Amino acid sequence: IQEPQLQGQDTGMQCEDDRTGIGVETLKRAFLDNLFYVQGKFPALATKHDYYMALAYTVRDRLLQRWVNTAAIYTQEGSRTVAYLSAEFLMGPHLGNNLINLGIYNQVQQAMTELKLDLKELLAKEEEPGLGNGGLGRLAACYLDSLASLEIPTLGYGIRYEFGIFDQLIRNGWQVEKTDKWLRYGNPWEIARPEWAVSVKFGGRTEAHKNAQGRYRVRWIPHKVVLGIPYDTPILGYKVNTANTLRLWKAEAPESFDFEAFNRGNYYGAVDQKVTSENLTKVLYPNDETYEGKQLRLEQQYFFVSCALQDMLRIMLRQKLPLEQFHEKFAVQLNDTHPAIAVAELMRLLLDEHEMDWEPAWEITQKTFGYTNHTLLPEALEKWSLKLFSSLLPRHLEIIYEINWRFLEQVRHKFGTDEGRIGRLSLIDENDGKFVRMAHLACVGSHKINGVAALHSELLQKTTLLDFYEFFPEKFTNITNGVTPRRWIVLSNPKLTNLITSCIGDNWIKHLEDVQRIETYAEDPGFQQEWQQIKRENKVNVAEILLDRTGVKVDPDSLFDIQVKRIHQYKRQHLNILHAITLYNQIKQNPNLDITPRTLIFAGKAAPGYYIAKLIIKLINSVAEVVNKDRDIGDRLKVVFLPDYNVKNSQPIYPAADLSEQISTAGKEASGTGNMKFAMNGALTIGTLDGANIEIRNAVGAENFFLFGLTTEDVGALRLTGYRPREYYEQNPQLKQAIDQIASGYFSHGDRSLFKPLVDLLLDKDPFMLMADYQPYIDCQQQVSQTYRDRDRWLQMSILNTARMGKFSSDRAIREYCQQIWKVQPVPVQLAAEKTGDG
Ligand code: 475
Repeated sequence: IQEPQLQGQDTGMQCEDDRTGIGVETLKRAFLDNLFYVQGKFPALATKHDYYMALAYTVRDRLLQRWVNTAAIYTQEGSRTVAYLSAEFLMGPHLGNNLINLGIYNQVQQAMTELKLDLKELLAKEEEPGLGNGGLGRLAACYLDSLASLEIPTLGYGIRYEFGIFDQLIRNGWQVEKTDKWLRYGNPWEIARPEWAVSVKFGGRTEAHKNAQGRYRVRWIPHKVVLGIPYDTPILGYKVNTANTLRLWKAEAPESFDFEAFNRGNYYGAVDQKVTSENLTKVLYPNDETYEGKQLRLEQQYFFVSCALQDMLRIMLRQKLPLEQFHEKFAVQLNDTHPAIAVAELMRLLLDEHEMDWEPAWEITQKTFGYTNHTLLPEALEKWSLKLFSSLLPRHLEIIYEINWRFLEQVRHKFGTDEGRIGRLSLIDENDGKFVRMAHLACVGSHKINGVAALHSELLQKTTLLDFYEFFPEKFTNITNGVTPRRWIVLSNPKLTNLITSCIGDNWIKHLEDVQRIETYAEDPGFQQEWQQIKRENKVNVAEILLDRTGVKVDPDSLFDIQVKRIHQYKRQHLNILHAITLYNQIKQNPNLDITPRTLIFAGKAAPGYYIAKLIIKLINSVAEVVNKDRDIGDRLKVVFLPDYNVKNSQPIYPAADLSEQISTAGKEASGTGNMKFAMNGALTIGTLDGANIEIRNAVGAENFFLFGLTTEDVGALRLTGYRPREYYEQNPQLKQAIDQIASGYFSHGDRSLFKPLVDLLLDKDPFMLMADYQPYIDCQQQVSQTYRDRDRWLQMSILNTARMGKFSSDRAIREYCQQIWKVQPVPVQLAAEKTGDG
């Protein structure tokens, strides 16, 4: 897709280095060399996986040159650095992305073809690191891509889970979870750095002691110590030499924690301690947007945060920077509250281990951190019981009490003794048992707080964080999310990429605002024809995948109507399925009905303990079973659930969509990022006024967006006046028929009990107001079907959607973080060969 840009060509006159050269002949030679010397295989014995590994190492060699140069320049210049702290990084497969960012996709494809191998097949062999649940983890991955592409010195800090998000199987329509053994065959992208291991303490007690100057300090005597081992993965920017680092920590037992004395003659005890320590980073918690007050989860959070901050202090000491400059060296971003304990941990490190006084330490701490909030859902707001907290982090609790005491003094100073307000702002929740409120700690301990879309930031200020907004309004800002066009257009949709580039050049890949220049082609018949052809080919590709994975045959000429995301009540996959049932009934009642043929595609995982979400998966599959085998329906309607939605499986999906379902209850989806991936690839959106949908609609134009449903204000007002979902059901025959069918066992072989919990929930409480939004949704879908029949109009709308999505590049979002929050500048990296100009 791109031209080679860094090295000379393979002329034969001047031989390229096997580890850095990017000519086709060199790549072939290097690949066979790696197959032999790394995999220990020759072609006759090699498996597809061996070939994948040999190619991965060949690409890694080329990354290492840039990575080492980048590190050298950052060290030499003592560059100000972003530290992005996140419990989740949902990176997706590395190989394809690195080929794009190195600009060697085409050469490698040719090299593989010449070796009689298929690059696509090798790419498919990569096990993706599924170290995240959904939006929050994937956002972190897009941001690392943009940070490197913008040449911003960055360290991503997180956890090297041995098992990532579970693999999803569908058995008899139900979700079944399988452990994700992603490290089973080795990970060619990481390098362990045991020389930079750190110790992390847990439990025990604190005591006062006098230091050398005769001043009282606090000492923490832990109950156990765990080692943190860093594993580094290079993150290359797009067509730059910057390769930043994702540093993930693995927990191990320390040999040195007085093992002999402690466990003399107790070999089993010693092994047991090893097992217990390594449990810490064993598995990712699979809950999306809920927290579980589990001890291990808090241990994971503290573990990686402490490792990260100790690592930053080590870097400062190595660069001989005084600790008073911590906030000048590092801008630390908290990706939600999962790393919020960092506020107390940095204070502890500065106070107890580096003997700083409270006031300067606190000033440094506040200037260091920024906090991004990703959700308003109450069940996601983390709080830890004092009992658990004090048993695990006794020193941090003391520090939090001190932060709280000083903070509430300031509140009293500003607002007087308003006990209600003080109770609402306190870092300690005393309403129903006592808890540490992590969002409050993050707010008080940072200098900027941001939401992830305009509506979300507004609601944060008006509701969830209102009291904090009133106390320090200047801390609050919005940064609307974005996604990287490298993975989500160039890698996922090469045909569209080539069409766009053939018209306007390839500058848009770095500056997505430029894609606007295709607007002039929106009504050009030749361009429309090519646009349509590409969409069709992408749909054929997904049709093959669906047939292969589910056995369902779908018509690529039908309207592909797609909802892919975690399964959640607020995201309302069940509203979508009510539309499917309604279409089904319309056809059954009028078998000759001339409707726009549709294929409804669903994918997404449910948290293993989220019963209703799992029941929604079962309902989708149950409706699919009835609809897909009904001869009266034929090709006019198909419903498919694609199992095991992850980054890899999602990449063909966005380019194949005609319609993107973004139908959350208004006020519930903080931003959404799938909505952006779809629209960039030319899908039209049917959506509510929620999250970033609002900004997408403003950007693409109201006439190019299918809007329906209650607004956030409507939702609030309706709830206040008393919402009676059953009335909508009783007054709407189509809705009543659909619900009655679900209840009567029509989709469950006569089993009336199966979906009863879901039906009862919808008729009695309906917390996400499906009943109120049902008819507007059905009417809007009718509009979609009508519009789809006007081919030229649809194509024009589709082209305009892609053309106007420039704002939603993660490059724009990261530029805003850099200017508004991090105050950090690009540091370009040159390779030695470029500097001297002698190759
Ligand atoms: C939002 N996860 C999307 C995306 O900003 C948004 C929270 C607590 C515990 C476990 N997981 C979470 C989230 O809150 C999350 O993923 N939020 C999502 O963040 C990126 O686009 O609207 O729901």
